[in-house]
Amino acid sequence: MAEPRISSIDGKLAEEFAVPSHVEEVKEKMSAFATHHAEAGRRVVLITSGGTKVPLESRTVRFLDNFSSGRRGASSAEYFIDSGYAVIFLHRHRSLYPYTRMFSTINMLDALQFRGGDGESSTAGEVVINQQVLPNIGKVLTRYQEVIEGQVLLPIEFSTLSEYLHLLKAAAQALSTIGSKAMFYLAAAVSDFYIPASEMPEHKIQSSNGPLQLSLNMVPKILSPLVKDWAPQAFVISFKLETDATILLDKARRALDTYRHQAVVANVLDSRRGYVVVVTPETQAELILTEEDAKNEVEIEERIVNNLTSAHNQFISQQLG
Ligand code: 9Z3
Repeated sequence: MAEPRISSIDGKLAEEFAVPSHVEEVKEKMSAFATHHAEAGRRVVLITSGGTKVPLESRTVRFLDNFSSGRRGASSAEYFIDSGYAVIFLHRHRSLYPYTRMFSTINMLDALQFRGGDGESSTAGEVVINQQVLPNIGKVLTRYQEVIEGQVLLPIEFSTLSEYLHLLKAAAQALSTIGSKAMFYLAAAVSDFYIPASEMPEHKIQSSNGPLQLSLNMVPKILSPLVKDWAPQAFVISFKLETDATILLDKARRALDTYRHQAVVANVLDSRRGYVVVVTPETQAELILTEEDAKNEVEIEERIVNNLTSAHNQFISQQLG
C-alpha cells in the first residue's frame, strides 16, 4: 500500500492549532462506528454543523464567531438517517441538534404541567407534558428512541476552530477505511481567519492599552488534504455561503475546480431556507421550496439529502464498475 502523503497543512495544523486532548479517542470511536455500519451494509455520512469560534486570547474571554444556527446540519442528519445512513454529527457545542431542534424555541417550563392542571390540588401532583405546547412530541420521541436503539447517530462536539480542524481530520482518516461508502457533508460555517497559537496573548486583552488592532492569518484550506490525502475515495460535498447572490455560482464552480470534490451546495444567507443550488462538475440543480411546500412544512434539507443520496449511489456504482 502507498504511504499516505504528508501535506504542508498537516504541519501547520500541528504547529498553529492546539490539538484537542481527546482527538485520538474520538478518532477510534468514529473508526469503530464507520466499520460497524459499513459491515452492516450502511453508508456513513459525516455532517459538520454550526459555526466555529476563533479565540483572541488563550485564556479566552473574547472570540470571533461564524454565523450558523446548526439547523441545516441537524435537519439533514434526520433525513440521512431516514435514508438508511449512519451519521457522525460533528457539531458546535449547543447548536441545533437532530430531533430536539424542533423544540428549541420552547421554554421547558411552559411545556410542563401538573396532572389535572386546574388549580388547588394540581401543584402537588405528577408532572406531565402539556400536549397543546408540544402536539407532536410523541412522534418525535418514538423516532428519537429508534435512532438511539439503532445506534445510527454518533454526536461529536467542537467549539473552537482548532477543535473543528483536528476533529475533521480525524474523522476523514477514520472514514477512509470505508472508501466510497463515506460521504462528507460540510455544512458548518468555518472561519477563514485565525490567530496562530504562538501569537495569541495568554491573558485578557486590556482596553487600557487603547483601540485594538487585530491581524489574522488565513486558515489553511482543509478541503484540499481531505480530498487528496485523508479520504481520497469518499464522496465529498462542501457548502458555499455568500450574501451577494451575483457571485455565488461562480464561487461554487471555482471551489469545485480547485478542490476537485463531487459537489457544492450553494446558498445565499437570506434565502437559504427556501433556495439552494447543487453544483457538480457536470450539472447544476436548483432546489426550491414553493409556498405550498412551506405550508406543508416541507424542509429544503429533505430535497438536498434526496439529491445527494442519489448522486452518492451513482458515485459508488461508478467506482465499482
Ligand atoms: C452553509 O452555507 C450552510 O448552509 C449555512 C446553514 C451555515 C448557511 P444554518 O446553520 O445555516 O441552518 O443557520 N455552510 C457553509 C458556510 C461556509 O463557511 N462555507 C465556506 C465558504 O462559503 C466554505 S466551507 O467559503
